[in-house]
This record gives sequence, C-alpha cells and structure tokens, in this order.
Amino acid sequence: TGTVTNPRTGMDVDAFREDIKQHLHYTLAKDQYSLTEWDSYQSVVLAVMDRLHDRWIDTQQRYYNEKSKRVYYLSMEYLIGRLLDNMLINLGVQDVAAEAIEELGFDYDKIRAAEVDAGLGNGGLGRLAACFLDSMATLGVPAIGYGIRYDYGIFDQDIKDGWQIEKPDQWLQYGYPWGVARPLKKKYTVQFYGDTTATKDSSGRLHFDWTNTHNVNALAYDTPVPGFQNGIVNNLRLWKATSDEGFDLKSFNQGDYINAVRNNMLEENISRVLYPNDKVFKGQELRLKQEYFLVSASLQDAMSRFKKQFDDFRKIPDQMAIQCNDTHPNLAIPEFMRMLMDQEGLEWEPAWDIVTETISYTNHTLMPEALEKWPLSLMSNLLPRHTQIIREIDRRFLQSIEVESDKSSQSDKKDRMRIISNEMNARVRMGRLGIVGAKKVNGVSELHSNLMKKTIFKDFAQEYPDKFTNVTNGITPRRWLRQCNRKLADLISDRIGDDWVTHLSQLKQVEQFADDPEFKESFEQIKLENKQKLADYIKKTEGVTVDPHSIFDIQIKRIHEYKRQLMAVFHMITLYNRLKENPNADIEPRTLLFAGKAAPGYTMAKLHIKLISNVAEMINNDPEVADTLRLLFLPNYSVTLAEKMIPAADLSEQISTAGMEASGTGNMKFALNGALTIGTLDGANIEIREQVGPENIFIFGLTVDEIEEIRQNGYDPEKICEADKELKKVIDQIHKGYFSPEQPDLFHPITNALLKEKDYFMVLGDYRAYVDKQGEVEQVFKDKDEWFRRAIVNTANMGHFSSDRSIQDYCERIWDVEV
Ligand code: DL6
Repeated sequence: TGTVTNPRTGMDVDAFREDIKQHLHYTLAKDQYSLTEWDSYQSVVLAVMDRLHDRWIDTQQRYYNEKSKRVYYLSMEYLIGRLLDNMLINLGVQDVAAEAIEELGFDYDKIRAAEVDAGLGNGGLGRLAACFLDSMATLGVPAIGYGIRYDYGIFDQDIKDGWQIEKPDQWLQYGYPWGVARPLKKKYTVQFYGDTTATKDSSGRLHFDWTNTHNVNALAYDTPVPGFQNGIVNNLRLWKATSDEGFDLKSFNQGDYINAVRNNMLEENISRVLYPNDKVFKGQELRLKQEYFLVSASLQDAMSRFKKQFDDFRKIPDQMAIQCNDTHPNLAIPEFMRMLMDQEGLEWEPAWDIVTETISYTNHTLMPEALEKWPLSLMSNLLPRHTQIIREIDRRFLQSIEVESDKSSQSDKKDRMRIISNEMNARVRMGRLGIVGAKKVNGVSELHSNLMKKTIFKDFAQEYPDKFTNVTNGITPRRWLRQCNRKLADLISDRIGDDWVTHLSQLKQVEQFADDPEFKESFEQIKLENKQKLADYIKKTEGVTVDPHSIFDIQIKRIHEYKRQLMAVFHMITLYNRLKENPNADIEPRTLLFAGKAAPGYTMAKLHIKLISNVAEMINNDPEVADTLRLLFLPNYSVTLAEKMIPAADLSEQISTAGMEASGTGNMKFALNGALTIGTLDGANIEIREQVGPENIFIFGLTVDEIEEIRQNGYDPEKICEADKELKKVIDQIHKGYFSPEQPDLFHPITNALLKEKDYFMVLGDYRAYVDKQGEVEQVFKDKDEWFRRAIVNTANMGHFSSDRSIQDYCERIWDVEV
C-alpha cells in the first residue's frame, strides 16, 4: 500500500511506537509527568500523518504527471466526524497502531475519545460529502474537496429542562492536527463590493474591470483523505478567510492601527461560523459572502493548477469536472465566466461552452423554503460583475428557449423560467442558474430525481431533457460498517472474505447464511452486544437504565416537521395509554431513542424536542410502564453518536411525509448494520425496498400520489382525529397539558398546527397506518428467528448503497472520468 522506504514511517508496531514517542518528545515536548490525553492523541495523529505524507505527495505527483482529469467537489459542508479510526483503517494499520499505543501504556479507546468531531455540516448533505471523499479516494478518482474551515462548526446541543440550548462548537480550541495550513506560492484574493467599468480596447472589444473592491485572502488548510488500503491520498482543502495589512490601508495611513486591525476581523468573519439552518434559506449577506468566498478561492486554485500544464482553455472540460453540492456553490457559474472573459480574454460563447461542459449541480431538496433566491439588490451590491453576468445568462437563456406560438403562453413560460424573477423585489434563483449553466443536474434518489423533473423544474426538464439525471446517494462501508461495527464486519469477513469493504455488492453472499443457525446466532449476539454498549453509554450519560433485550427503536436525524419525529412520539404515547388502561396489554418492551439538532430559529422543532423530553420524563418515571417502555432524547447528535447508535438499532425510523425526504442516508446505514426499517415510500426507502424485497421492510402510509390527491380533495385532519379514539386521546392529552401540567397550553402550537392549520405534513393522515405497522413490527420481533433472518437479508442487500457505487455513477453519468 504505497511506496514507503523511510524506516521512521514503517507500518510495523515498533516503528509506530517509536514515532509516537519521538513526537511526544520532540514535537510536543511532553514527558510522562506532563502528559495529557490530548497530547497522547496528538502524538498518535502526528505519527499517522507521517505515514500519510509519503502517499499524499506520491499521489499528487502522479496526478500531475499523468495530467489526470480532476474532480473538484465544491461543498459548503463536510461532516467528517472523527478521523483517527478512519485514517488507520484506510492505511491498513488499525491493529498495528492499537498495539503500539497499548505498548506505550496508553488506552486506545481514550485516545479515540480525545478527538473532537469535525462537525462542519448540518446533516445529510454534509455527511454525504464526507462519504464521497472516502469513496473518491478509494476508487482513485483524482478529486479535491473544497470547503470552508469554519472556526465554529455545527453548534453543540445541550438539553436543559427538556429544551435545546445551543453552545458554540469549540472544535479548534486546541488546534486540529489533521489539517495543515498551506500558505500557497500565490496568494488567493477574493473580491467583494466595488464597481464595474466597461472600456473598449483598440479592437473595439468591451473589457470589464472590477475595481475598488474589498479584498479578503483565502488561506488553504489541507486534510489528507486516504483511500482504503490503496496508497492513494486525496485532499480536502478548506479555506479560511484572512486579511492582511493591505486591507485597510486608509486607517493604517491615518495612524489608526487599532481600527485597521479591528476591520480585519470583520473580513475574517467570513469563515467564522457554519450557518446552522437545515432547509431554510435566510438570505443573509454573510452567507452569500461565504458562498462566493468558497467559489472564488476554489476556482482560482483549480485554474492555477490547470494553467501550470495547459494553455488552451478549450481543454478545461477534459481536465476538470466541477460538482456543486446543492446550489450553495452555484456562483461558480458566473465566476468561471468572469474569469474566462475578464481575466483570460475569452469571448462569451467559448467561455459559456467551457463552463457548461465543466460544472454540474446536485439538487438535494424540493422544499420551496430551502431554495436559494438571493435578492438582486443584495447580490448586485456585493458582486456587481457577477450580477451583470447572471443578467446576461438569463437574457440569452430566455431568448433561446423555444416557446409556443401564441404570445400569452410565451410570456407565461418565460416568466416561469426566469433566473432573475420578474417581480418588485427581484431575486436570483440559484437552482435555475444551476440548471442553465450546468452540464448535468442530478437528484439524489430515483423518486427525488423524478419529482424534481415533474415539479419544481418541470419547464426546465422539458427544455433540457438530457441534462437531468439521477445518482442515488450512498454511504461509505468503511466508516458505516467496518469502523462502527467491527464485530459484525469481522463476522462477515470470516464467511465471505473482506472484499466487501470495497465491493459492497459482495455482501449478497451473506444472504445464504440468513437461515444458518450459527451465523444467525453470532449476528444476534453482536447486535445484543452493541445494544448493551449503547445501554452503558445511556446509563453513563443520562443515568437511565435501558433493557438491551427490548426493541431498540431509533430515529436520528435533524428535527424537522417533515421527518415527523412527532409521529413516533404519538405511537409511544399510544403504547403508554394502552398499558395504563390495561397493565397486561401485550406490548413488546421497547426503547425509543431520538437524537438530532433543531435549527436554532426553528421554534416548532424545538418544541418537538421539549415534547419528547416531557413524554420521556413521564414514561421513564412511571413504575407501571417503565419495565416495558423507555423513551430518551440523547443530546448533541453527531457522527460519533451515530456510530454508537446505528449498530445498536433494531428498528430504523424513516417516516417522512412521502415526497419530502430527497433520499436519506441514515436509512442505508441502519439497514447495513442489520436494523429493519419502518418507513414511508419516500426517498431512498423505495430503492431499499427494491433491494431487500417488500417482505423484509415495514412500509406504510400515504404515497406521493395519494397525498396529492388528498390535498386536492381537501384534507381534514380533524375528521381523522375524531374517527380514531386512540389518536384523539393522544392529541387531547398533549393539548390539555397532560405532559406539561405546569404549563397546560405549552404544546398548543403543536396541536394547532395539526388541527387548525391542517397538518401540512399529514401526521394524522399516516398515524393509524403507522401504529398498525408498528404492531406488525412487534409480532415479528417476538419471533427472533424471523427477525434476524430479515436483518441478515437487509445487510446482505445493501451493496447498491455504497457511496463507491454513487461515485461510479457520477464518474459515468456526469464527470466523464474513468474508474
Ligand atoms: O443528499 C443528501 C441529503 C439527503 O439524503 C436528504 O434527504 C436531504 O434532505 C438532504 N438535503 C439537504 C438540503 N439542504 N439544504 N439546502 O440537506 O440531502
């Protein structure tokens, strides 16, 4: 795995141990008297980094020498989590390192735990980017991930008295040993504000200048991304905003040193903090600055790499594929046009051909409130030249579209398709810009890609039928099985070898053991051990005892009305009511676990957390039910917490309103680890059902078409509530303060949203189907043989959901890169 000749970076225990010792002494100046957990962790990281560096340099040199086409993945989010295990596994030295660490008298588990999660993302979109990095390196795709090195990633969540409290994420407090600052030979300056002027040159050609700008520097921090045991190390390059003395020259010249420096801080604010909103567009200027900052720095970097080896710009599409992770980096389109025209002197048409052969865009949501629509006034002030270019893109686009002959429908269609909306407060629609300027546009599951073409981008799909494609999401089997569930990984490898780690479809072979008693027993035993471990964690952190023999029913994801955590709570309350009415009711012991963050400004989601907490309080403290039911909201959901919870799950909750979850990726992680899914026909659940077979997944609820029909015919949640005694009781209890006796009207916003405001997410519409399906779950769970047969079949059929397959699809369908 790579060419290593230096004895210092040997892959054996002795070399490892000695290197760690050297770092402790010579890099960190620590001895046994002053050593802290952080120091031990850091010395291990430094030793791992030593081993990555040879391969990192080799890989990058090879890409250069082979003039490889590069994939530039642009993402505002990378939810990479902890890296130590990931690095060791991919280098193939996890056991070696563990031994070296133990020989030094350190505790491997404690060292792992000393690492802080790099939480530079909100949820699915950011975690997907992280899985893709792993897969691109594993497949040997010459890729660079570009992002922002936020000083503060996703906030830390505390739960106080049942309410979410946000605290700043201090991930950089002691430095980040996986990320190295790389002052580049050429400084990248990112411009903002200023004026544009057009001048004619001697040949009469218009030339545009962008002057009087505020400038910010982009400093690169690189983190190595090793492939799985293949000697390849790609790069994740995160930009930090810095300013230098050049910035506020005026203050400096006037001797106002303090103010000049203070203003520098304003510019550095660009990379200060990750916006914590999941699926709401807020339109703040600082966010637009962040987006442009990422785009500008990354494209400068990509272009300078290109120009080192090529001088014919027409070669760009053969040398680069740029992928925009959602619309957030879609300013890449006008920015690339600006660079090619204003800096490199190309005319519009050839520049446009290059851009539209190079940049592609992934859509991750259909929710209207998430779509980026920047006020034109804001954009033209911050990015005047880009705004001109977008206007011109829009003008040419509208001119080009074929419209029906009659005038009225012609203007209708044009109005519907404008990039810059034709309204009083005009807005720039970033999705449309992405479609017009991109080579390909993809959705993230079959259903989502189809709905995208049928709903929000219908006119565009008709206009550009070949631009639209699907790439179903995936997850990396390295982290989401090999790393988080070592015992299951080993059990599988024992039977079928370990090729599955990079060829996940090999798992299919496991299906033959679905009825093999020995295999099944081991599978079951491992699940139980994982549940016990999670139970220990819960005991330690929450002080609550949970029974590892109960059904571990888990919903972990952002808290959002469309994800319907509410429905799972309603089910729990229903079980509670049944038990209270009849202490002998036949109810299978169940532990319902939630974790997830709510956007700080999302009042309703925060109230959902409070409801869960209050119901938990009541259930867990009621001796009449506490042997059967347990409910917990585990604070501060993170990649690390997911790695503890997913291997311990029996039941995976994927219960979004059909049509609203673009894909989901948690659903794949759970099934891979042998949990059965209870879910709606939404996002990738549909493809999971196809893969595992309908008899091995608990599907319930309204379909997209049914929902549309019901909406058209008038949906009446009050009627549904009145007709269902159990549901009515749940709603009444919540409304009347049964779970909030000190403030009986506390949860009125919830019940009002469901009844008065017509339950947009159709929680009531799906409640009965869900509760009934949960009854089926209980029946199957009683039959352990059948349950684990299904669990094994689930694991065995997850091959399709490897992010390696997703990346292969991107390479074939979008990037034109051979793998
Ligand atoms: O594609 C990754 C992930 C999907 O699995 C989720 O279903 C989807 O909700 C999520 N989308 C976003 C979009 N956010 N914004 N804007 O996070 O993407």
